[in-house]
Amino acid sequence: MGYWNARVEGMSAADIHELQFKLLKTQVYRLYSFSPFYHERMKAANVHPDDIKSLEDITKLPYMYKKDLRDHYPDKLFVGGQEELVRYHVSSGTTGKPTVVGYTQRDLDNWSESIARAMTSVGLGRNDVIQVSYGYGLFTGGLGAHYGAEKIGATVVPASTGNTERQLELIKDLRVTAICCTPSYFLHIAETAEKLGISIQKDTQLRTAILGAEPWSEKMRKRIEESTGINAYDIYGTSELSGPLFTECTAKDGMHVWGDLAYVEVIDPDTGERLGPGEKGEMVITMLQKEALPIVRYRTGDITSYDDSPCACGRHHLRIARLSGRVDDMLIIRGINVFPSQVEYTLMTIPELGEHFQIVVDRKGVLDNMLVRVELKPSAFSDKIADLMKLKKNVEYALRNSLNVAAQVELLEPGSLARFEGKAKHVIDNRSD
Ligand code: DLL
Repeated sequence: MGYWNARVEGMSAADIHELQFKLLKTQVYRLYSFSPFYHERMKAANVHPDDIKSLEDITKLPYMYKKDLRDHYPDKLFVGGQEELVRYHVSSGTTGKPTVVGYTQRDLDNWSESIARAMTSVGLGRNDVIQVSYGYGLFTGGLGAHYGAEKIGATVVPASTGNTERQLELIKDLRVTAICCTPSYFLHIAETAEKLGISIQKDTQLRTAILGAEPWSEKMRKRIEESTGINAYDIYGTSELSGPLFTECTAKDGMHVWGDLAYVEVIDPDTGERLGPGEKGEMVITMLQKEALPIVRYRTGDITSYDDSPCACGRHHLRIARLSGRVDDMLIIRGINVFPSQVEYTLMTIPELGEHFQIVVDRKGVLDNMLVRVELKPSAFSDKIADLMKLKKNVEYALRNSLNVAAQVELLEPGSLARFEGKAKHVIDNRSD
């Protein structure tokens, strides 16, 4: 697949490394001079910009946490005045204060450049009509994808979320070829199409979906691709980094982190020890060029691993694996760590089950109880109690095997769980501590 920016995307690993070191050094000097927050943090860590003599010296710099953003609400971490800013995004955040991200024009340019490269790397271009069905507004998904799509010269349908039947009408009538939304919303759109008797494969031109903003499994991708005939690609980002940023290319073997924009480390979240390629841990990201809200060694809380070998697409920009959850997503059930993504993966291996599920955790006395509620596929829905009991036992067995902890299973009629237009909520934890 072609490059959007051949000069950068075609760089060798050594050249990327050298460029990253230069950019890091420049950023660290800038922050030491102009950001009271970083200046103080670096002083406290007893590190001076002159101590950064190689890219690996980045480990001398202190970590930055989401809490730092909340503690400096709304804009006390910004470098430069309001007159430098051209946009704010605000993440609602489920706990505590929201976080505010400010952007200079250059920040926005780098963000859309990242999306332009990403979209080109999955084969999109001027001949595509891209429906952006991430929320527009304070959430970064809608506008982030929008400007990237315009940059590559595609025709954008800024549909935002909601009104699913209308979304399908737009897909059909405007001959939409690609869609950007959360995987849960895509499932909802596909399900609505089926109900309306619309075949995505036969009645629409939709062939590509760029799905992200929440965890989803490889098995879920297979199901989406097989049932709709489209190619589904993963996209990752967080509002603090800008918004959606990194996608898989057509090789579907990890999401490319553009080395001129970001530097990734993966660490053991408990010990802080740096991990090597293929080892799973918490992703720490440094944005190498961000101006308004600088991000250095940011503890994303997201769990992944990296691969720095060349990709089949020819690019040498490092890839991160599909995320396996968040450090704070992890449920501890009877002392065993359980990630919702593991539950999803296991459920998706069972052909009779649909894509919608919910995990409910309760505590009875001192014991945790996990209930997995999952919808059946319409074709598997039956009133034969014996068949359903057998299936329930099989699902419980499969979950126990993969999670190492027992889960009760409730099989539900198709369509009984809530559907989501943005990020899905899969877990209800009723334990009070
Ligand atoms: O969700 C930005 C985004 C918009 C990414 C559109 C992709 C597409 P936040 O609302 O700040 O930003 O949430 C960021 O969402 O730390 C991850 O835990 C999770 N997340 C984002 N993308 C993925 C993904 C946007 N592809 C948080 N897989 C992150 C798994 C994801 N989790």
